[in-house]
Amino acid sequence: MKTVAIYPGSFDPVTLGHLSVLKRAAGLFSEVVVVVVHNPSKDPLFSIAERVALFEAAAKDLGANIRFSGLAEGLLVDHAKSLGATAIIKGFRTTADIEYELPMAQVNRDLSAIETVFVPAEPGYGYVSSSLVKEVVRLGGDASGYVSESVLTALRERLSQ
Ligand code: COD
Repeated sequence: MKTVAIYPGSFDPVTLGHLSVLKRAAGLFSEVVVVVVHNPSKDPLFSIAERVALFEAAAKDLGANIRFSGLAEGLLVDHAKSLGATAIIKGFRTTADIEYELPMAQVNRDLSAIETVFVPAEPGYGYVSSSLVKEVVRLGGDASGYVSESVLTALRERLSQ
């Protein structure tokens, strides 16, 4: 049976923590579609198209069953249904992530019967976040342990403008 999951997030930009979750999820489902979503509560550094391109480049060796998509507006579960997905992948680092994610998982299930599957952060990346990476690069620090080389280059370019 073909099983399709989506892996949604702002991914502004994708970090090695996100990639670790994606790699493990790609081993659990026939196909995983990364969905770069506009989150109105965040002020992104990169456009959705730029974030998709950065994610694609960073994940190019992670598996042939990974696809990419963007979502500028509308319900995530409607987008999931249009892709034939039956599960939503979410990564979590701490109980704070679970507290933030659990209501979304429950509402998404009410709306669609689509289940959320939580994948724990890899221990070495449990403290990595897109916002901290941006701050480190903005202040001239070394963020090479947290993001791919192409993402680091894009961050340096964007933050120097
Ligand atoms: N290791 C593992 N997982 C991580 C790490 C890490 N180091 N860093 C972040 N994560 C996880 C996060 O916990 C999250 O699951 C995922 O990666 C993405 O994180 P972000 O910060 O890039 O994305 P968010 O949290 O801004 O994404 C929120 C959504 C955009 C997915 C959400 O707002 C949404 O679904 N919006 C669509 C509108 C909708 O349908 N709303 C109703 C839903 S109830």
